[in-house]
Amino acid sequence: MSRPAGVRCMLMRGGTSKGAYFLADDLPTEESVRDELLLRVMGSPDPRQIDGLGGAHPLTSKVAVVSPSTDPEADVDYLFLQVAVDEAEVSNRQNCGNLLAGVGPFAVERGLVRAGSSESSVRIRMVNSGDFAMATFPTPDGRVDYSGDTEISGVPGSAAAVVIEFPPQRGKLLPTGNVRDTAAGIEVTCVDNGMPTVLIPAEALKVTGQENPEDLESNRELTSRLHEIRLAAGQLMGLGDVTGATVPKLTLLSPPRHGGAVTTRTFIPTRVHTSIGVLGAASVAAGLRMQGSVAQGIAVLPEEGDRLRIEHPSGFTEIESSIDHALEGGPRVRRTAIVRTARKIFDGTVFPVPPTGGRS
Ligand code: NQM
Repeated sequence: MSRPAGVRCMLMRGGTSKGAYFLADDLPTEESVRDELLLRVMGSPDPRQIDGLGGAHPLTSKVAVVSPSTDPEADVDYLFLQVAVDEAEVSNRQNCGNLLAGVGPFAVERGLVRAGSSESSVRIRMVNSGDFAMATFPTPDGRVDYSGDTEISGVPGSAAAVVIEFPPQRGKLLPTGNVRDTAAGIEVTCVDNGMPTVLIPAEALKVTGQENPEDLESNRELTSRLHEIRLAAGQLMGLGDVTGATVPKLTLLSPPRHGGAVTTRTFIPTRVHTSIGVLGAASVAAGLRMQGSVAQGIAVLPEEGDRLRIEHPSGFTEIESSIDHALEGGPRVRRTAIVRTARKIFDGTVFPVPPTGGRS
């Protein structure tokens, strides 16, 4: 009987998410073969992902594939893959700014980038969108140090800061060309600063916007209205039929309760995020800053240039976001930056469930 084949893998927490990180060279090159392997690695489809690395939630069923970049503007390429939990689906249609936090450290650990003597900055091309990011993190003595005193909401304890800076994204900040649209009868703002997101006043859907994720997920009337809004907004945003897609995300907005700029609850798009994504927060922040968006009258904005504090179910996320308003062709993001943390959980060999046909 042949021995099961293992794959070199590092499990990392990136921001408030967790995923399996691979070198592209350690995975099959053919997409369909790679995706089928990743489903077996994560233990999908199965609501508990009991036989794989997945954590039974979209936020813990993620994969980062990293390789040296062929683009002179970047050190490494990062392809993000969302592995569905209870469906046999792997999607490259969205990006993930939380797993992005682990990409720089992973690239140093695997020797793709030489570490600096006190800190390292890694230029990352995000393959899913073609956008760029730069991650800076401590590497005392030329090794990644994950320990530190930076705390982020949604993660117990503290760790070393990973500072992520995004130059202006390439796509259209307002994918519909409008600052407000009507989707399935509700006024929304569709914005994309790295993550296609539909901003919706919570009040318009008869919720307060501070309910916990479980209550929102089990509110059938709300989820079916959101489904209609998402399908309509997907068409307006040029994404076509988004029935089976993980984008756009839907963010309910309501007034801040803890001194921040706004309260958010984000559907990603079926489960409710236990905090908020990085690029999700970048898109929300840009939407808040946009004159005439549905956030007007809800959000309390700090001065231009100051950090925005976005409240979410497990605390808040602070993000720097500034936009140029009066430009021909619409508003453009000038700069987005955020602090995350990341941690190596294990480094080794993962043994995927053998292909259907039985155990060895
Ligand atoms: O928006 C979850 C996460 C994300 C995405 C999702 C993310 C981002 O928190 O950049 O990180 O929106 O599906 O991992």
